[in-house]
Amino acid sequence: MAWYDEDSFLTRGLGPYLSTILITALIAFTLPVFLHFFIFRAKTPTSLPTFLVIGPSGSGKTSLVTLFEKGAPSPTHLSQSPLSVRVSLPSTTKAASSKYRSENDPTLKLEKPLLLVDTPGHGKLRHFGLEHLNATPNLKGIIYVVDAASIPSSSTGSSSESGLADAAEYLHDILLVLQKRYTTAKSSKGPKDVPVLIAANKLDLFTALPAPLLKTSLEKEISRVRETRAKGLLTAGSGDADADDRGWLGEGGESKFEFRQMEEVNVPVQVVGGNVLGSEGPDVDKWWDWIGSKL
Ligand SMILES: Nc1nc2c(ncn2[C@@H]2O[C@H](COP(=O)(O)OP(=O)(O)OP(=O)(O)O)[C@@H](O)[C@H]2O)c(=O)[nH]1
Ligand SMILES: [Mg+2]
Repeated sequence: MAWYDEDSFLTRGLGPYLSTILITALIAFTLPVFLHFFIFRAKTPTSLPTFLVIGPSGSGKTSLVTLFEKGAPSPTHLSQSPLSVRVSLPSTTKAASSKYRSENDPTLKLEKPLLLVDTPGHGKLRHFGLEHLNATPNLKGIIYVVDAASIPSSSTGSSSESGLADAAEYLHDILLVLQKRYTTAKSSKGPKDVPVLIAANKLDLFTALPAPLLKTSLEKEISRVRETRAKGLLTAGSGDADADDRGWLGEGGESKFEFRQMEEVNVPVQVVGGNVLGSEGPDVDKWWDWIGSKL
């Protein structure tokens, strides 16, 4: 039987027959339903949006996480292991995904849960934090908490330079891991954004460095760390094997390191001031706003 015959499959499939109409209608109505379930399933992430809270010891990470969880800070001890805490976005903060919703939309009133992972900041326990950088599913961002009161402003000299050096070194290592994630990615588009919030904490204290000054101090110090690492002076204690393939953070050449350079590798960095304790100072609302803008 040829394809143009009266009884062939093709002629029946295109002709005005009841069976053809029924089959076509069935496909037309069920296909969108199947498609919907397929796409909906594929897009629903299996874990909550997660933010990693990381930074030097004593910067106030645990205080921040408890404040976000309970609404009030409580006394803390030195953290020894990472801790995941489920918190929800306050109703006053709008998530970026709800930007176009009307004020009266009832879905705005629904709880928006997220996970905060508190990591220990002690020098010997930092591997916990660094390991989490690549192993966290649905990572939406990194909150790098710095004790702004432990960092001297450049005009007052080097009273406690170690606070700055420590904060810059740890941040340098984190940014380097994130940069490597981009440079070793297989796809040409690169991995998705991992925004970093540098939370300048303890701004309630009189001696604390304001956020813009902290930014320039950190940039300057990271440039220095980068150079020292390149000379191989700081590799002691980190094992010589991985010292070679450590790499250079940011743009090459003589130029100074700036956080802006990290945008090239899908890591936008923002420095925002705040304080967990004390009634003076700018509070934590701006940090919530930042979290909301990444959801
Ligand atoms: N004045 C002031 N003190 C703060 C603030 N935030 C935290 N602190 C104090 O800083 C100290 C250290 O806070 P933690 O939250 O334990 O620090 P951490 O970053 O978790 O430290 P590790 O667990 O060792 O990594 C505590 O005594 C807090 O009370 C703040 O905004 N202002
Ligand atoms: Mg802690």
